[in-house]
Amino acid sequence: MTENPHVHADDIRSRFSAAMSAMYRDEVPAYGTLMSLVAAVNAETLAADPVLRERLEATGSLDRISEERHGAIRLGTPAELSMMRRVFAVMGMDPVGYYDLSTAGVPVHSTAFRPVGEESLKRNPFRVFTSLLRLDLIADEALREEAAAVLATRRIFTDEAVALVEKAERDGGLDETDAARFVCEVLETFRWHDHAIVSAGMYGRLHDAHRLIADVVSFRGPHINHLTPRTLDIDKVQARMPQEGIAPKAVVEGPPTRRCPILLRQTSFKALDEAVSFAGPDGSWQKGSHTARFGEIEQRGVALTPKGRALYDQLLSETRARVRPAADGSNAAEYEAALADVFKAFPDDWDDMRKAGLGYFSYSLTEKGRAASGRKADLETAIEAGLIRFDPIVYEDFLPVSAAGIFQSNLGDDATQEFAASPNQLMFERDLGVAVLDEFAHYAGIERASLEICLTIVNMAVAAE
Ligand code: OOG
Ligand code: NI
Repeated sequence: MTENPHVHADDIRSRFSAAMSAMYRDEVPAYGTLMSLVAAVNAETLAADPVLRERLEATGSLDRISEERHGAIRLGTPAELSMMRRVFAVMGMDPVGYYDLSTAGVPVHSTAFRPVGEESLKRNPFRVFTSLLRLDLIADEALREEAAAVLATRRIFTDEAVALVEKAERDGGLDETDAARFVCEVLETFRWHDHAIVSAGMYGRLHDAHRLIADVVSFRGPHINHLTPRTLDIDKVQARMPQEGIAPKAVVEGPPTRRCPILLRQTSFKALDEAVSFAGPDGSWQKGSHTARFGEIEQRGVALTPKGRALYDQLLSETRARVRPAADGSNAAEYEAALADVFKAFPDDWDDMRKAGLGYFSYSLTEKGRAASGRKADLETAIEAGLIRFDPIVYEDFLPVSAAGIFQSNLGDDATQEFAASPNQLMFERDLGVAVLDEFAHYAGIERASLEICLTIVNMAVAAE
């Protein structure tokens, strides 16, 4: 036997992400169209912006972009969530962050499974926004019990997927053959099923309670509901979507267009109306339709510090207090104008943001810095002297207000419902089986590590003099 017979978790994730992309392209042809559009716009953007290209190359993050995507699933039970955590762990994906969407009228709370190490992110940053249905927010008790009973009967993982997860946990990884089987078996969980496990009548009742509940409860598994490529110019993709026969939602979620992008901007196209069959009496099938799967694109910017995030949240609330974006898009232009206006208060220059402590940056020695033995300099002097450069650390997570906007645009205007805001991170973590990671601690750690390497070398050069 060779020393390490195990396939690296990063490679399993990469293969899984590619397999999922191929499956989704088959299932939802518009996804393929969107991928081609994004690839074309990214190539144009890089050709027109050599500074951006150089930055992505210098930070080793150019290659990941064409492979980069995130998906989303909605789970029904705590047991499904905790098993899903174990499945993602085999692919080197950990739960980061807690998102409460009840405030936005969507009865779920969520986390994002993703790689956390810098090298793993560069290798393949595949993430899955994973929601757990909150039946506790459904008022109708009889319906709640009926839904729970249906969920209790389904098994969303194949026996072999479960066995392989147990094996990976026991042995500390999977060999080549098992890794290949693992990818195939786990893919089954994300597949679309056009035969519902409930009757048309029950589907109707679930749907009336909330469309999202019908989507989670009615099927054999948590079909992947979108897969999102990353673009370097979301405004351009948004503008070109109609030419490709795709109608985008009216408003891009997140911050406005900026020279120096922050956090995350997202837009999506509406969920498709898809033919499904409901379980009829005596094993017959009754034709119907369901909307769940949609398309989305995203543009990622710099990760913000708690101070930067507080400013972002404040400016977003201010904007939404001025103009509430209507679901039908009728006041989109007005909203965008207000957003741009209010966000003038957020510095739009990398160095200004860095100096104000609004964003996270990674520091590295320039060629001149590496050659500058004998220079003693503090950070700011070293930057000014061109010994150390800084680059924005990309935001790898999600935004609850944006996620709510994406959910809602796909659920339809009529789906907005009021729930009492009831974040319950403790309950979520109990169901998950572990605590979620804190995103801010993660970015701060990357920044600190980069800084330490630079300053050690500069100072060592001084000491060696
Ligand atoms: C998830 C919506 C959230 C995002 O990018 O913010 C999301 C869902 O619809 O299940 O994917
Ligand atoms: Ni998404």
